[in-house]
This record gives sequence, C-alpha cells and structure tokens, in this order.
Amino acid sequence: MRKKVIAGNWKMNKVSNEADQFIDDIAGKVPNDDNVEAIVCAPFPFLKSLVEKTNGTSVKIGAQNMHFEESGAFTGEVSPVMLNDLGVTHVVLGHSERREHFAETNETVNKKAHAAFKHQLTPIVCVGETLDQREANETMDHIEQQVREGLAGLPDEQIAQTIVAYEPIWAIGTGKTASSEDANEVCTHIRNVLKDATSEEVAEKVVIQYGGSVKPANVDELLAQSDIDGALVGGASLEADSFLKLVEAGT
Ligand code: G2H
Repeated sequence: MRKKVIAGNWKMNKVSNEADQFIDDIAGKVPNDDNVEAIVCAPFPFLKSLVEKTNGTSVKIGAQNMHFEESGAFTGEVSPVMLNDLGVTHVVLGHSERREHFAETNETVNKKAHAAFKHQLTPIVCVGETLDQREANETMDHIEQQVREGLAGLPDEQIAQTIVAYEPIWAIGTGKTASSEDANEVCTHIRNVLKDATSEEVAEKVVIQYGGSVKPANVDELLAQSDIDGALVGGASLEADSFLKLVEAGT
C-alpha cells in the first residue's frame, strides 16, 4: 500500500516572513499519519529557516532544483551537499519550467537524480507533455523517454524510492486540469514503463504524483485513481488553509 505524498511547489513566491508564517499556520495541523506525507518545496533562501521550524513535525522540506556537482566553480548554483547539510529531504528535478527556461534535459535530470540519492535526498522527478505533443498523440512515447532517460542507471532500490510527478504542461497554472481518468492513464503508463525497466515489485512501490492546477476542489477525485499517489501543487500550495485541505485529502 503506497502512501499519499502531497508536495507544495512554491515556485518563485513569498518573502522570508511569509514563508515562516506559512509554517506557523500549518504546524500542529498537518496530520501525523503514516498514510500521508506533506512536503513544502520552497525557494533556497527560506530552506534553513523552514527546516528548523518544521523540526519535530511531520512536514518535510524540499528544494525546487539543485546542481549535480558537489562543489566547484558553478556561480549561482546550489549543490546536493548543501541541501543535505541543511536538513532538506526532497528535491524537485526537471520541472517543466526548468526544462523550458533553464535548459534542463533528461540527461541533467538523470545526473541530478544520481546526485540526490548520493546525498540522501529523495528526488521528485517531473515529466509531462506539451499540448502539441498531446494533440499529435505523442504523449505516451514522450513520457516513456523522460522516465527511462531521467532514471537511467539508478539501482532498483533507488527507483523504488523515487517520486515521479506527471505534470501535463498544458495544465500547469492554467486552471485546466487533465481529467482524472486521463491523468491516471498516463500515471499507469509510467508505472508500466517502470515495471518494464525494473520489476513489478519495484514499480508498485514508486509514488506517482499528478501535478497541474490541483486544488482542494479536484484533489479527491485525482487521489481516488488507481495510479495517482499524490500531488505536486503550485498555486494552491501557497495558502496554508488550502495546503492543509490537500494534505487532509490524502489521509
Ligand atoms: C505544476 C504545479 C506545481 P500549479 O507546475 O508543480 O503548479 O498547481 O500552479 O499548476
């Protein structure tokens, strides 16, 4: 039985006092339930404070990106060593906004996934198709390639711990959500690709999230699907009340 994982992706939002206030508002209200995990993926400047503030609670803190190298001449970058040192537990990799604006590729995602595990970080690996790809019937092939190349070379026990987030690009921040059935069809496809790449036992352990305009009003229906094990949530994760409702839906 897979647990539900609700991850907020704040993207480039909030200032430090707003970030701290959010944690104050949810602290003590996030259920301590083995069936659901709540993660807040925040901008780098807030991570230290948020890790400290969530210490002793069931909320985990994640980053939204990182470099794959441990240190060196990479001006402006943040390494997995730094994240691990802060107590960060998760890292979003290959979000479509990073693929689109920051030249992230399956190859860099793969290097980062390896680096994440090396430094005890759980990667949330994002995959998704554009509207053009969906209309050209290329969704399944595109997703398969992103999954296979993004996770290439990881041992089975690491693949079992990887979180894969399916985010159709046309549904991100647009208010359009894939229908629960359409979202589940792709999530099932991801699990089948993982089965083929590893084994049924491993693939059944992988948490697969849906992302793209998830909100309290549609989360129940999405989480009720057979292969959707959680949500990666942007806009609706910015307000404490809304985030709490999403986590509650996972219990
Ligand atoms: C997709 C999602 C969070 P939103 O990017 O990763 O954002 O929920 O605002 O569509």
